Amino acid sequence: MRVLTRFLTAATDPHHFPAPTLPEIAFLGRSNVGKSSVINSLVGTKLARTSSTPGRTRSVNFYEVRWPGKPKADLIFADLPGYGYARLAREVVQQWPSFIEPYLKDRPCLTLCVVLIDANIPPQPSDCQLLEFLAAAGRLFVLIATKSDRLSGNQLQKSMHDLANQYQGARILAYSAKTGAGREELWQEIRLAANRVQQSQS
Ligand SMILES: Nc1nc2c(ncn2[C@@H]2O[C@H](COP(=O)(O)OP(=O)(O)OP(=O)(O)O)[C@@H](O)[C@H]2O)c(=O)[nH]1
Ligand SMILES: [Mg+2]
Repeated sequence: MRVLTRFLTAATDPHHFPAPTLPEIAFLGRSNVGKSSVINSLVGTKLARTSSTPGRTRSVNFYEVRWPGKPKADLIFADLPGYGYARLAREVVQQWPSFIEPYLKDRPCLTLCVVLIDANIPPQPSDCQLLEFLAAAGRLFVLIATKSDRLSGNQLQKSMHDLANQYQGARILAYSAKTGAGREELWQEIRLAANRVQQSQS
């Protein structure tokens, strides 16, 4: 099954965000963690640009997603720039909060934050800060431990165990954009969150 997708817009200013009509799913995480790759793996095409160089995504890139058989788009995916990469140009880092914070705080249609963490490295302070920020803003989130293909079964188990200890109470899924592991589970989380919004509106 493959969804239909369309690039909407790239925004670096809240005034350029698309009208908040559909439930929106935001992809967040440190630079180079694999946000754009997870989007591509979910939709099954090279929709978002990925790169081995951190700092590829510089704007909030909005994509419409249409479920097969539906007459029109029913979801929006928002691919966000990464944080926590020191070598990014200073002005980019300084500009970051000026459009990300209002997005995360005020975007009325933001339904679910998909927060990516690298399954290969220990929990990072910047990830903890983001999760605290999201909790304070009352945002629903799911944690994705990605690049799981780089770990053996035992290593992944240990990594998931450590993450569960660090982020108690959070929903955490192992994922690989390379093999597609975790894809169905993440789609389920996304549909669940989107349906919840639609039900509360009807
Ligand atoms: N092995 C492996 N590599 C991955 C996976 N996901 C992403 N990568 C690689 O990680 C690098 C970064 O991927 P991106 O999707 O561009 O990361 P991003 O988080 O969007 O990065 P920025 O936009 O720069 O913040 C690329 O070289 C990808 O090929 C994965 O699941 N497994
Ligand atoms: Mg990206």
